[in-house]
Amino acid sequence: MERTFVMLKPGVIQRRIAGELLSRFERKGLKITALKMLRIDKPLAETHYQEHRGKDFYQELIGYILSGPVAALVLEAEGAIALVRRLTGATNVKDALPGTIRGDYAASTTFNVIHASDSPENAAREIALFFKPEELTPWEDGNAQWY
Ligand code: 3AN
Repeated sequence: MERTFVMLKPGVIQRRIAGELLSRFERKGLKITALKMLRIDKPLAETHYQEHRGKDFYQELIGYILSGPVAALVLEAEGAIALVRRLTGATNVKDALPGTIRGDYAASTTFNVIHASDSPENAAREIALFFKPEELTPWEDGNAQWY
């Protein structure tokens, strides 16, 4: 089993589409292992997006992520990191195919609805940034055979 970190960005809460996006992950068979809403502070935003510091979209990205509450979650499945990236779609919304979350819900790359970890190292880093170990709630999956 692999874990990945997902963040539904402020626009998702504002647009009342958090449930729709969660549904997509649940229907695919991913397990929700952690879930909370929070208001990100500046140090957390800057740490989370440290690799983008200095890029031309950086300030706008940080401003957006601080602009309202987000939903943070940990999802679990075999190959969860790649699977969730596929469901999420391409970073650039012009490349995000219909049927993916960004393809269906985002028209702007900066405001592209969702964050999902892109590697095992980043998944571990991001889960630890957003969650205390005791906030993860593993559970027995009685339905695993149906997915
Ligand atoms: P992803 O979120 O697909 O892993 P990253 O990590 O390259 O993509 O970028 C993080 C976030 O920064 C994106 N989700 C998007 O909001 C923003 N971003 C990335 N590249 C651009 C860009 N070229 N123009 C505007 N915003 C961007």
